[in-house]
Amino acid sequence: MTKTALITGITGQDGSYLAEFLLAKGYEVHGIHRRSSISNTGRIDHLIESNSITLHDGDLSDSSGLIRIIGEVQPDEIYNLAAQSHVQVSFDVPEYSGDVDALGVLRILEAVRILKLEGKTRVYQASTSELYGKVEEVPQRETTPFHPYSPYAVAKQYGFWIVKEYRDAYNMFAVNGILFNHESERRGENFVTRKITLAAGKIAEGLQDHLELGNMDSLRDWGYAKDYVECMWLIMQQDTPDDFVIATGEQHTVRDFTEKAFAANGMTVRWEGQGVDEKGYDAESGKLLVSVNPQWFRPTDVDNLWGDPTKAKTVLGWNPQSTSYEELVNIMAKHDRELAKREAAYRAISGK
Ligand code: NDP
Ligand code: GDR
Repeated sequence: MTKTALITGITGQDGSYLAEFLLAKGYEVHGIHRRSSISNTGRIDHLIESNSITLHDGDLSDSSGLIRIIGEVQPDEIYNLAAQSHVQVSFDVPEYSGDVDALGVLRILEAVRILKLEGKTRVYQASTSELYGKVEEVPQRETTPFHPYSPYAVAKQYGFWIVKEYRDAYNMFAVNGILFNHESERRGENFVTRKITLAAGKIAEGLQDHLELGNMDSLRDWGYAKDYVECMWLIMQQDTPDDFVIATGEQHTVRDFTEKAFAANGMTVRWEGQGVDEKGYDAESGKLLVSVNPQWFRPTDVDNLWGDPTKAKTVLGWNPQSTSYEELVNIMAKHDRELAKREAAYRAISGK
């Protein structure tokens, strides 16, 4: 029988890959789309044009709409991916981040309960490695204590625990995927990896002078988003609801990602100086490629994330290394170089 899935955050990086993944598995896919003054469906336009998905206008801050949508769709599986997902931005919009990233989760769970769908509808919550925050143990696994270290992470911690609470209190199949950073050519442009690959492509094409970054010592466990959505689905197919760390088991600095992205564009970065004075130059021409701008420092930063995917490997049978870190950087760098080439060609023709 065809299963029905409802994805919140379907217009985002993960939502778009998950929609494609579920469609390939034969699901009927619905998504919640929030109104914006300019199109925000760029990542799923191909699915809209082919009539592959059904979109419903809604917002995680609006309970009545969520109850209506879930009641209409009667989903077998809800994937709650919607969030104010930018950590630095959460310092500027802490209340909104709390409303959407914490209470939004509660609203989904309550909608399922109010509609008496507990026996039918499974709920996946997009939890995060940011829960480990001010890290007390490496690598981080399911048993590592949480120490959230931003308004975003504190809100996500509520989401994590309310999912567990509804699982125990109401016997719901509600689960957390504790996903470490995952990136792709669809990554939002203000997350560090995409900011770097876009800049490296533009600098190579002469469209940008140099790249400004914040904390380059920060360590992240970066995987490929396309691989990670499979895990969300696998977690939802288990006989018993449980929470899983999803990570590659490798960590790298922001500096290392930067070097590799420039290398993919034929440039070798030579580093000089330290802290806010650190600069990266093109080893061949001596041109400035990278500098530090304290604007990108956070009031509190999480600087040592490294996940242990053993449980996901053994229980879900998932391969955390299906796309390597080097492949990930190259996929993103190649994609963004192509974008830069197209922009350069357009500028040359249009004279803009
Ligand atoms: P994106 O920022 O790319 O996508 C977020 C999605 O949420 C977008 O579709 C956005 O809509 C939607 N959204 C935001 N606010 C609301 C709201 N109030 N009501 C309804 N929808 C809303 O995030 P990712 O795809 O990268 O991440 C997906 C989820 O996974 C998020 O919850 C994130 O916090 C979490 N996560 C992500 C990780 C990562 O490395 N990518 C790691 C761990 C967790 P719009 O397009 O209109 O902005
Ligand atoms: P993160 O991702 O905060 O881990 O959250 P991001 O790419 O924003 O930052 C990673 C690290 O890079 C440092 N950094 C910079 N970050 C940005 N954005 N811009 C810069 O110029 C810059 N320079 C250095 C940051 O300080 C940080 O240490 C992502 C999101 O997808 C969350 O939703 C998700 O929960 C976590 O990953 C896991």
